[in-house]
Amino acid sequence: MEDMISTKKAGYVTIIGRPNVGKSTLMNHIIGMKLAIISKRPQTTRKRMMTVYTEERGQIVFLDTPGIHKAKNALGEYMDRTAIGTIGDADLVLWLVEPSPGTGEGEKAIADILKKANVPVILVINKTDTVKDKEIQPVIEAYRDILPFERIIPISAKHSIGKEELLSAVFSFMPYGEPFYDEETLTDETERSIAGELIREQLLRNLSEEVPHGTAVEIESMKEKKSGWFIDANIFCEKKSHKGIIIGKEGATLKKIGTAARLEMEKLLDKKVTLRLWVKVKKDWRNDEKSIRSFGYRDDR
Ligand SMILES: Nc1nc2c(ncn2[C@@H]2O[C@H](COP(=O)(O)OP(=O)(O)OP(=O)(O)O)[C@@H](O)[C@H]2O)c(=O)[nH]1
Ligand SMILES: [Mg+2]
Repeated sequence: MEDMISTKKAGYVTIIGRPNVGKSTLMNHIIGMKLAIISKRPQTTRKRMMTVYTEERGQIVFLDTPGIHKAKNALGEYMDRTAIGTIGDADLVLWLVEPSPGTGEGEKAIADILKKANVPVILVINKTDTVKDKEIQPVIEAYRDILPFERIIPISAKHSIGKEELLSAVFSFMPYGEPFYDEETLTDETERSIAGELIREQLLRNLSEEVPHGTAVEIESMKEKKSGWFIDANIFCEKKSHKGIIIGKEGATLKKIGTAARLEMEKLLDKKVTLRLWVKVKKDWRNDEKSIRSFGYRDDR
């Protein structure tokens, strides 16, 4: 069928930006489901995550990426590499920023990467619910000169403002083509990998300072039985002192983390979940390439 011309669109969009600007929130909001984990702490997302959005206009494959930052360890370098690596293959980049007119080194570094990439870029100013309307124009002015953006669109991913305008703009940059995935597909992530992320999300939400950033989660086993799912997981941390903090007094902290993660898993899997957690120490793993790979942070995905 050489002459078949699709009237629908299909393309790849990567969502990039500094940590904590709301990339994962935006992606979840567009697909209408919580698949990517979210926390108020920077560097929540560690791997790229693909989700698929399908509607009458066509299909958009979104990539949520780790926040681009000044890496302090090998894991951070992996995260930056992952985020930057999605740009070249995308049909469009959404660069998400805070609604603040102060652009510094971090923004300049991202602009420099995008300048070299030769991919259309839409600047998305997120979290506009946190500022007054008149404060948005100065943000637009601050960014306008650092890169020739196709569009600049203010939104609030959390309060569902600007989504339709953003989607229309995104579709206008998508090529015509047949969908890549069937319309039921939402992601290529496994339930196992999302279950691990839901535990990490609770580590980020319930622990402070460096402790959660030094953790990794490994799902040891995940079995579906008639009565529900049975999941055993290991939480790795960097130091013995961190292990004590994660477990907490009489196990209270670990219990809180486990209960919250289990409830999120039950929502996702729509079944009862029995979750058992173990805390282990893997010294300074964030600087050990082999450990990083063993936790699933691999360049081939
Ligand atoms: N007020 C407000 N908060 C938002 C909005 N979007 C996201 N947030 C909050 O910003 C924080 C970070 O959100 P994430 O979606 O995890 O940010 P991210 O860019 O994916 O962060 P990393 O994965 O660390 O790079 C969370 O506390 C969100 O609830 C928004 O539109 N308005
Ligand atoms: Mg994220």
